[in-house]
Amino acid sequence: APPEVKRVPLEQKQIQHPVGKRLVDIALKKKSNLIASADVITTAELLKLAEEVGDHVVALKLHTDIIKDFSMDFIENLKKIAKEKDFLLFEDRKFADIGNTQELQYKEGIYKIGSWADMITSHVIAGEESLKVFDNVGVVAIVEMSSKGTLTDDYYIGKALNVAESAPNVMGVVAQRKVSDDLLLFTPGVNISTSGDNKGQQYNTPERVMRGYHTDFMIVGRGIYQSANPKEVAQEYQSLGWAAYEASLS
Ligand code: 5IU
Repeated sequence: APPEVKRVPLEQKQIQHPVGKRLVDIALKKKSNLIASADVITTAELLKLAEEVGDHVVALKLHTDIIKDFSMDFIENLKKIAKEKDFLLFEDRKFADIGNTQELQYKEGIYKIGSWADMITSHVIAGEESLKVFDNVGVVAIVEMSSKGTLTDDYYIGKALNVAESAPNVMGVVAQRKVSDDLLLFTPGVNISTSGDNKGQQYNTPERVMRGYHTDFMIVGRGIYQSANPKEVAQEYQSLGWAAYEASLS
């Protein structure tokens, strides 16, 4: 059973990063700690999903490199929806190279992530200096993964957290447990209808991640975008997530 200890309310967190502050403001305004992962492969599906779930999420997480017909016009359209519905754009690029290569991957190529993303994910395996290249963005550092057999054991998590906590552009971490008081915590692997897939993913409920791990933001992919009614289901995750967050405060 999840530990019944109090957590620091979102509005009392000492958040340094401007993007972290924006995300928390949106969360408090919308009463949502939900990030939808839009792992669809066409821009039409993605824009439709953004319209449907936009009111219920604080951010939309993207893997732009899986989109068949990516273009900067698509990004312009997505930015309009994000502005209208008030959510951030979160590119889950999982950078994992030396600083110079990451800088090229972040700024150049087809996706030009640095020109539009509010937040990005990065591994910290290349060390603190490799993260310096991510400017004008909130970096979410991966310190632990959700999949079965991941190499992110306690030793790795401790070392990764040291890197994350010493890099000023890091606003949060991805983990499956409460790891830091200062950084925002993001937890993927959340689904209310299944416990995993046949490719190693492992799922928890919103209740488990909010009350057990004291995560700040839960990330839901297939649970929403593969459902028959993404808008309705996003609303359901939003209310489950927020209720579990409120329950963990008292
Ligand atoms: N994601 C994980 N686990 C992790 C990390 C990222 O699932 O440890 I780091 C991503 C992968 C996918 C989304 O884009 O979060 C989860 O999608 P599903 O809810 O469909 O499993």
